[in-house]
Amino acid sequence: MRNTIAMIEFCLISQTRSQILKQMKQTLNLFLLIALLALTSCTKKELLLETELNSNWSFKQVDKGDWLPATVPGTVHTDLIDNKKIEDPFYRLNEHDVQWVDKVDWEYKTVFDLNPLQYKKEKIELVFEGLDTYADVFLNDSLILNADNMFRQWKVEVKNIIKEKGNQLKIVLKSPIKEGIKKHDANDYLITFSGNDLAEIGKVEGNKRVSVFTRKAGYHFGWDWGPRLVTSGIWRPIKIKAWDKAKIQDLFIQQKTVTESVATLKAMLEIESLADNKATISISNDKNQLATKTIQLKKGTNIYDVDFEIKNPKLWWSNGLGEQHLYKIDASLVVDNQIATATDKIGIRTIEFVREKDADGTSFYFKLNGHPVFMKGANYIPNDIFLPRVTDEQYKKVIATAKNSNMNMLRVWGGGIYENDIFYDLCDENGILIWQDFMFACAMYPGDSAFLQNVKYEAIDNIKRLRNHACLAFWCGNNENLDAWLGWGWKKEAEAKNKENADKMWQAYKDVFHKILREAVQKYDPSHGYWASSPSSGQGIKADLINGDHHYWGVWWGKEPFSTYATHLARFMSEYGFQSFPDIGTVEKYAKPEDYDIFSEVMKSHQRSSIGNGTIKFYMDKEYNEPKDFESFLYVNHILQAEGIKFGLEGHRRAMPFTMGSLYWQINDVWPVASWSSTDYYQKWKALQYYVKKSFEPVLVSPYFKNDSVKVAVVNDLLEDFDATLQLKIIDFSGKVLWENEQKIKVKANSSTNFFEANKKKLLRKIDAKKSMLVTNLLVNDELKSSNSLFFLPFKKLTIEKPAIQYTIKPSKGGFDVTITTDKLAKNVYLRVKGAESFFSDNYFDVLPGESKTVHFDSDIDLEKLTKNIQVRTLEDAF
Ligand code: BMA
Repeated sequence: MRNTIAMIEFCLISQTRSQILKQMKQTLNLFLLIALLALTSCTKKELLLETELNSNWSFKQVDKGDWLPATVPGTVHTDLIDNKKIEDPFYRLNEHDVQWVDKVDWEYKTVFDLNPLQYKKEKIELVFEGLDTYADVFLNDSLILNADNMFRQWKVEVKNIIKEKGNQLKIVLKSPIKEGIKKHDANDYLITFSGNDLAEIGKVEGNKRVSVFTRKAGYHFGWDWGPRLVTSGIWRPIKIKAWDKAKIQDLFIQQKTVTESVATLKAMLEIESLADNKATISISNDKNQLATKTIQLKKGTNIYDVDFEIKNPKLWWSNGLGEQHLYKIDASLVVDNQIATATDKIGIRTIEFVREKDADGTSFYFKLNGHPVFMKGANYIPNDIFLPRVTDEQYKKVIATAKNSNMNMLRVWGGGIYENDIFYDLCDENGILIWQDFMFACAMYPGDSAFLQNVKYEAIDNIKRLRNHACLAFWCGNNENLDAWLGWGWKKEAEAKNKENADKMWQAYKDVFHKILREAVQKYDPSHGYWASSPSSGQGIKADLINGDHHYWGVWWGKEPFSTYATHLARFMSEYGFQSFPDIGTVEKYAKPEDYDIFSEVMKSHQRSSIGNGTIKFYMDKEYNEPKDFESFLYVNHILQAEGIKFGLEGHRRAMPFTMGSLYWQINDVWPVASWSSTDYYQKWKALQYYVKKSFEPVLVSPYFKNDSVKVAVVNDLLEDFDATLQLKIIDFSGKVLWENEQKIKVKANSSTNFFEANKKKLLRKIDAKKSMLVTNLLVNDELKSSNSLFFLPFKKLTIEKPAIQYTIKPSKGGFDVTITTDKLAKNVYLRVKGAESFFSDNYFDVLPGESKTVHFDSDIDLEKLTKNIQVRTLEDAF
């Protein structure tokens, strides 16, 4: 659980002491004060009662080989890599050589002592925060746990088995494939549908797809952007928790009402007590006591509510709309002069998932603090196939990317994991709302009672862990399971084969998504919404365009033109995407120069979409000529992806309030690969990420074509109206102005409005479409607020002469400023510093003649090296 809970001696609590001192100073005489000081200076005892078992670990294959040093938390694969027993599976084709790892059993062991204070406590628990997945746990040779769900926490009382010194902990991790096969074979009906399970690459007997039988991250078994590396491991910490009397097992803070003057809240404490006892609970914020209550604990589990208020609350807002104010709430429980505490941070805000009948169908949007908010964001997958090695820095980077790209929502997608606490903490701090899927994706799942029970506990664990977060927007049952069943034809296919079998699959679906998960959210987190499946138009109802959320894959799978993004609109676009390879710096890390061809074995192995390379080429041929070499291909591919997705990013925003969300697929990668991501595995921004940042600016001017017209819309996400000047001009590529238009406009709060429309043919009557472009600028108080441009033809039909680009480099805070000027339109200027991790504040941008563009390069490289290694290219150089 997220709360830090500790049981410590009353006399040692500095916070409580200072609170009491403060009160006493006002009311009591000096004598009492001296008495209290004497009391509080009593001998210090060991405070640390919660420790982590993260040292002294070794591992080996069961019945084979020697014990080798291991890292916990970790995975078998990463321990094998560290011990040089396998090669890096990301490099070239190595993934295929390590498929044996998941077919055998592994064991981990450590020896540990308790500190004397811990040992003396009445209760001693081992808490396993994450075991991947089939784990038999032995303490001092006694079997204490059989775990079978990577997403659950396991707590075992060990007072009777544990010793003060020399405890032996052994964890046997059974092959998830062998266990999966057993379950697969024992299931009394066939589950044939789990399309992303790459059993062939895994060389599984009979190509059995066993992933759905195990509660483990789906993407470990392969996905259309991921390798197949079915891990095992102790993937989250193991903790020893020792306590006396009572402890706060859980702290749940519910917000009842929020007004400008007061927020009324309820803290719900789940307390485990070892005896009937009188106790006091208190709630405070920043040392200010907000409420206190005397209670009568009963032996066992107790639930107590404490109402409290926060006056003049500072509200929590999503990124772009205001501050992310967080309140630290401390709960304490005092029993017999001893204290247990729990702490959490909350944001005061209301979040509503609004489903209302309207003129178009049924709405699907979120209201934050009473305001409908258009959700700008992306789908999020785990940051690595090997989860425990994701660092806090990487989490910070991906959330910083979301924030800097003007996003306000990420969808934690159902084929990955319920993320680590730090992820949600960062989202709280940065105003990124979370659409939280339960971990089910693109498959039908079993429905036997053991499976259902396991899912129920998994849901309770994770709902309790995440429900206090300000960032949590709502819960969603699964990713595309319903769409696959009703939309992709799985139901028909299953019924044609065996109706009874098909009915069983559907019953299991209903049990999990319409009953167990829905009830768990209702019971444990009633203030958040639940949506059974993404996409859908309601519980068990196939997705359409007017009643729910939508995954639009007509562009990509359906080969529809990019412009369709702006016309194929639903109430909430929760997925759409287009692929690109990572840039050359990343490709160099997993391939050799001899592999530099997208159809080479190595590049094909790092491209998991069945139609990937062909589809990229299909779209590229429409827009661009054939790039002259491999590196140019990668660069053009980036621009193709960015320009394509821009139709969706802006088109969806223009369509508000009919459409109220745009989450493209996907912000990150789990390994270096060709994928739909906007940042690659090394978190390097692709062109798309820079485009997202611009298209998601809170105020956006957006020119576009609709039928025969050229239109210009202004989208305003801010909650205030403002006056502005809209300047439009058509220029040729040497900067000559061919047509101009300027108007004063009034932009309404939270709106999208068309401010200009002209017939395209008429507008271009005397203008050569091949040599010109529309430039749109929005000025507020004479300051440029938003700028955008539109070309009248695909790039390959434009006549662009090679520009003469000039640039200067000047040292500036934290790096350098690079300023670029050009004599003619410089399209998609790309800056790269060879051999350096380069982050430019902007990249892949156009520079217009007569204008200059300055970007910041964040780096401690020396100027001479930078000058020597900087590469500046434009699209013209690619052919
Ligand atoms: C969506 C996702 C993923 C998949 C992606 C690209 O359907 O939910 O399952 O990786 O499309 O195909």
